[in-house]
Amino acid sequence: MRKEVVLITGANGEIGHGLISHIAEKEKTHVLALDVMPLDESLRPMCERFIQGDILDQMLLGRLVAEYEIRTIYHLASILSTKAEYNPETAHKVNVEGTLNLLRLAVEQATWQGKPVKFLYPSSIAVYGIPDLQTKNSSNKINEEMWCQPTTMYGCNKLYCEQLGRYYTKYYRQLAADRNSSGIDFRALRFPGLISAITTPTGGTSDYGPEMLHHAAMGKKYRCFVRPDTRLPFMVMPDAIKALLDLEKADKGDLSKLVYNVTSFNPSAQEFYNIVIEAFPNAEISFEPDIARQGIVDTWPADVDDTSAKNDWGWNPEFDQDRAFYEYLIPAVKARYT
Ligand code: AKB
Repeated sequence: MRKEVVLITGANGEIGHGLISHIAEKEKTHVLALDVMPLDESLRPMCERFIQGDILDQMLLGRLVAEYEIRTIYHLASILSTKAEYNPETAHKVNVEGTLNLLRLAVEQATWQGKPVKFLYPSSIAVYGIPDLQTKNSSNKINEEMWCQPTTMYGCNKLYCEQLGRYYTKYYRQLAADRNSSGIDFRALRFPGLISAITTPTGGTSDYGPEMLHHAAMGKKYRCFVRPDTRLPFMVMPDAIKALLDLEKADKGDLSKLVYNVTSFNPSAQEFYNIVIEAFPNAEISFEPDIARQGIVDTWPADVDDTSAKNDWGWNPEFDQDRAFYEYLIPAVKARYT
């Protein structure tokens, strides 16, 4: 008998940490964790098995198909927006070819099992590309269909992988004589900037938020790489995990989309600073905008419209801005670094 598991790629990343802890604590599911980096020791006992390996290694993925019955895939592995700009072709390989490999694995699994395999995919506000700052500042909340003209390799990769998910779900091998459904039940969330009290992000462009907070708590100087008036949507990690799990559990019949915006609050960098400095009055934070990274953030929306997620599967974040900072982030980072 092959063991039933959920597969989590990018398991050692920020979302992986939160997701594995939650699944181990609250759900009766075995986790098969995959990451190119070693998994944190604290997460190992929570997993049925950890495999250190690459999503580009098709032999490895083939072995997983043979050994496990994978019911759900959380495909979290990816190279984020800033890092991707330093090596766009590598980012394309990991973000797109890696996703294609996982989709292929999901088809094989669904065929073996004779039932659908859920494929949860974290997309991003990076899929948006607003043409100029004036348009950004004068726009209302951006819905899923607007401004999908990303300017970063990461944004292009995320948008294309959403399309791949749509293709595999609806049109897979549409001309084949023996055409069957792929068996993939693809569900994607466009996440805003994510902030965790436990981990710090690496390689993203929304990182100025979490970096400002963690540097202040550690007593380290921080040079914020965007202007004080810069505004982006954000969400704390517990809500990101909740969004993934709620979407996973939603009835397929209730879902009018394959890709949903989700958000919680959207402070400007100045407002972020004000909250952080109130909590850590000795923090040394300066604003030293980096023109290129600022340029990327200026193409991302100041706020997104998540009405479809609310209507279709009851999305409702637990943490608004006050609760996020005063009940989760500030107490938790204080406890962590002192
Ligand atoms: C990044 O900055 O690249 C990510 C994202 C917005 O998806 N945090």
